[in-house]
Amino acid sequence: MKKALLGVFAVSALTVAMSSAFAQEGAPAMTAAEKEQGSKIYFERCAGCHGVLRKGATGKNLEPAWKKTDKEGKVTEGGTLKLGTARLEKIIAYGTDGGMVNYDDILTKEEINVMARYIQNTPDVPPEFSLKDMKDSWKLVVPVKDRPTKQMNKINLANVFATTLRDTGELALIDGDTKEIWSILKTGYAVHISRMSASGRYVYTVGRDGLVTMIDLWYEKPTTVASIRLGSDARSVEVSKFKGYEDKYLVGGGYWPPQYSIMDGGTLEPLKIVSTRGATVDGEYHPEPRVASIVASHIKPEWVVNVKETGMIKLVDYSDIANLKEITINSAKFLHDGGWDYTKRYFMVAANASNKVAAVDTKTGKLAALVDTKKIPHPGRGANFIHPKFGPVWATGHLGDAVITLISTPTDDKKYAKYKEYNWKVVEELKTNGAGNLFVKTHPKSTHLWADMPMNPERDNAEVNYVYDIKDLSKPPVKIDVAKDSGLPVTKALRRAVHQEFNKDGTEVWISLWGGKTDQSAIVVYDDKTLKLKKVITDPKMITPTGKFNVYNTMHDVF
Ligand code: DHE
Repeated sequence: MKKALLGVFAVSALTVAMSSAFAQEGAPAMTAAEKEQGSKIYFERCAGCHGVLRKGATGKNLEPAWKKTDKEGKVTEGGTLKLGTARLEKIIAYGTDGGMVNYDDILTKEEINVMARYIQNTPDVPPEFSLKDMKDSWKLVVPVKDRPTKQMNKINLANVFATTLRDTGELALIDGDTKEIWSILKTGYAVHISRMSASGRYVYTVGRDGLVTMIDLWYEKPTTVASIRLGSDARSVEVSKFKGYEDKYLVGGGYWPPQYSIMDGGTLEPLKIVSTRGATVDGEYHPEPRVASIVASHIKPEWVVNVKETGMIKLVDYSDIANLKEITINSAKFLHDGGWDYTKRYFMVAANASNKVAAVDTKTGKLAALVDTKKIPHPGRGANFIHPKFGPVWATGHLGDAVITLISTPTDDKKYAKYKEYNWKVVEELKTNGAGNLFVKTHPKSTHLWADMPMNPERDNAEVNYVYDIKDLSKPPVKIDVAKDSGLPVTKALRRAVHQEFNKDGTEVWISLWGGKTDQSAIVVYDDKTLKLKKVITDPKMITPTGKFNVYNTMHDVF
């Protein structure tokens, strides 16, 4: 059965491979076909926020019945069984004020009914995934010796954008100079992020189904040279960036099983798996502590591995894989995404459902600060700039509140010494037009801070970006109507304007217009100085574009 998990259709294979301890006393009955449908939809749409075992993280606990005792000894009980089918259908269809998005434009009425019944039954437990399973899934399509020895194309590789085409399970490589689609390659399902090798030659992607794909940009056309599976659910992948280790290792973070896996950077041969199961910062055992963001340090042979449910940040020393050393730093539960501060010494990571941002000092290997913020910070990688009043700041938007939080970050640079008193404080909260922000972005050469709101339920917010003037943050932001600028017809489904990425020179901002799963979408490119539309990149094959990763900016962590 595990073998089937390795195939291209891992999602349906996963459904079949799940443990059959499913029927829950008192839960609505389901046919085998409905269970399979529910399992597939749950994996594709729900597991990311609620967890495979449904214990909750960014989203609420969805076990059929749960009991909690708080610090004062007060016991609360709840669960999906108590809520019942009709109430659950409403929540799934229309969302909640707590941040759950509506699915009435994505799922049919019948699918919503299946999901309402499915989550009243006992969660499925997918199988584990061993080093042997990884090895069995490993495909070395082109061995290193058979690859080109020099760049065989004339593309300016540093300005290529690796673009996720979410629902088609593909990656579009777009030439940033000509803005032509260079190639579209098959990858894992709903690729989450792309990272570049330290040399900039290889692109590594990871799909939600755990499939890692390694693409060589030196061929005439980008070519997949290796692939491997990390498990059945994953979100992060990162290279080794420290001097002497360039292109040597790759690490992948699993949602299921909860573990990180180290691979050879040139071939993807699996080398080591490290489980992240264990106690949370509160000292309670958690069976599913998923690996969220991973970044590579520029100053040490180390990865910063953020473990969501435990709230522990691991500094993993990759200089001796056989005798692996980890520093484990306590922060706050529900670690998610984050990015470097402007000195690249501190890693800033959102503990999203704890409403905090943790800052790790990668020089000393200690927690530098735990900063309280408004509800559900969601930085992406965040944005660094010099605030006119408070000096260097790192910015995060919020899924759950109408602000962008600016946190003062320290530096040894004497010219900013006068701002020391503000360090690790929230120095300003910029007002936004509502909650539902996912990404903020700027560039060292830009004087603008771009913010999206794709998870806001209002069309007027979800389809636009707001641009703040960093030189004068008291000015109201400029609204950029990305959907209108795309020139594409209005559709019933919202076309979410999501994720901004600068080009290599920091003169253009690329924004994805993420439409329905069968609608033609676009990447809309703006001139950062004038905020004027520069180009609409669209094509019948441009379906559900989301994250975009400029080769140079990703290699050097420019944001
Ligand atoms: Fe993401 C980054 C997890 C939903 C687009 N997302 C990340 C990271 C994690 C994560 C852990 C950090 C990776 C890193 O830096 O190593 N994302 C999750 C989820 O668990 C969640 C909430 C639900 C799920 O089922 O996956 C989720 N994410 C989404 C989306 O729905 C988005 C908007 C569209 C899509 O493509 O699926 C989305 N996530 C992104 C993007 C990044 C990302 C574009 C990288 C941002 C960057 O600039 O680095």
